Formats: sequence, structure tokens, C-alpha cells
Amino acid sequence: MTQLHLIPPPPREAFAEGALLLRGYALDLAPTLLDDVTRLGAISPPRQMSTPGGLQMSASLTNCGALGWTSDASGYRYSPIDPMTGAPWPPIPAHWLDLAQRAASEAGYTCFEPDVCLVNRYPPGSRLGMHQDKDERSHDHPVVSVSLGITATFVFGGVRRRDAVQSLPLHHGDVAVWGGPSRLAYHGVRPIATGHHPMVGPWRWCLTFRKAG
Ligand code: MD3
Ligand code: FE
Repeated sequence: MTQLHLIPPPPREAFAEGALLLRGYALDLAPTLLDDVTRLGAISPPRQMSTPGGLQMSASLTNCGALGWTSDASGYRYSPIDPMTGAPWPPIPAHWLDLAQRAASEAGYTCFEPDVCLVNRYPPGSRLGMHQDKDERSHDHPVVSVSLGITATFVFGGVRRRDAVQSLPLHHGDVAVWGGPSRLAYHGVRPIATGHHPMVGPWRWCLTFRKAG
């Protein structure tokens, strides 16, 4: 009898210079991360921020760490205080830092010391327009992202807005590391499909670790 082989996708994809995708790298930690996200949300709730252009973002976000990314009519910035609560953002849990540092090391970035984890929640239909992440003090540090829940189509271009883009799906448990030449690449998220993830529900969460200060 012939044996049917399902060929697994490669667990590591170097899909751009300086960037590495680690498929399923956070799968074992996902239940813990989701519990932590719930606890974080009880202190600094995810909220839809406004952009300087006066539009409301379709994703909701919160932060943990010494700094947090915020946006309002006067601009984008990192702040040690959650403007919604007037209190500091909750600390980054030690096992989150460990995960981010292990992933960064896999990509060759040793000594990654993030001081922010930006936590994005995407409901069905929400998206993130093409942008560069430039609000951090130095761009010499990588960004590490952890995707949970509904699969998103992530769009990734070059350092100029007009550069060609590639799309890749980001699934529950995937971790990506973006450093070196990919750190200032334009990127965005296509509108999230309506769906249901058994562990997460109808959303996608994305945790992004940065060194901002
Ligand atoms: C590549 N978030 O929060 S994570 C963002 O899925 C953001 O929530 C997306 O873009 C999300 O700013 C993408 C992956 C990511 C994050 C930051 C990057 C990729 C990046 C910075 C530079 C290059
Ligand atoms: Fe970004």
C-alpha cells in the first residue's frame, strides 16, 4: 500500500534580508500568552486610537513595558504612561521577554532587550495600512512579532513606498523577526477575514516587541 506523505512547510523562512519567519515557534506558549493578554487588558484595555490625520484605527491596541506606543490628534509617540489610565503600562512578563529574545537569537540578533510590547487586536474586517515603524529612537534593533488567532495576510515591501511587495500568511503561533535591511521596510496587514479560532475566537492578536527608548 502506498503511503501518503504530507510535506510540512519549512519551519524557518528567510523571506527578506534580515528577516526570519519561525512557523509555530510560539504554539506551545500560546495558551499562556492569551491568558496574559486578558490580564493585561484588565489593566490597560485595548483601545482604538486616532491618527494625526483624524482617522480612527480599525485595530485596537495596548502595550506592556517601560514604554508604550500611542497615537492621537497630535501625533505618534512612545510614552511611559498609558494616557487612558494615567498609570504606567504593565510590565512585560518575563516569559514574553524570553520568547522574544530566543526568537531574535534564532535570527542572529543577540542581546535584544525590548522595552515595549505593542499588543494589537484585529477584529474581522480590520486592517493596517502600509507604513514604516520609525518612532523608535534607534532602528539598529530588530522587531519580533508573535501572531495569535485568525490568520492574517501580511504585506511586506521595501524601504520605499513604491517598492514591490510580497504577501505571506501569518498563522496562530508564528513568530517573525525583522532586523537589518528589513527593519525599515513598508509593511501592513490586509483586512482580516471573518472567522473563528478555537482558542482565540473571532480575532487576531499580534504582539510586537521593540526597543524604543
Ligand atoms: C517589519 N503590526 O504594530 S507585525 C505594527 O500584524 C505592525 O500587527 C503588524 O506593523 C501586525 O507596527 C505587523 C510584524 C511587523 C512589525 C513591525 C515591523 C513587521 C515589521 C517593523 C519593521 C518591519
Ligand atoms: Fe508596523
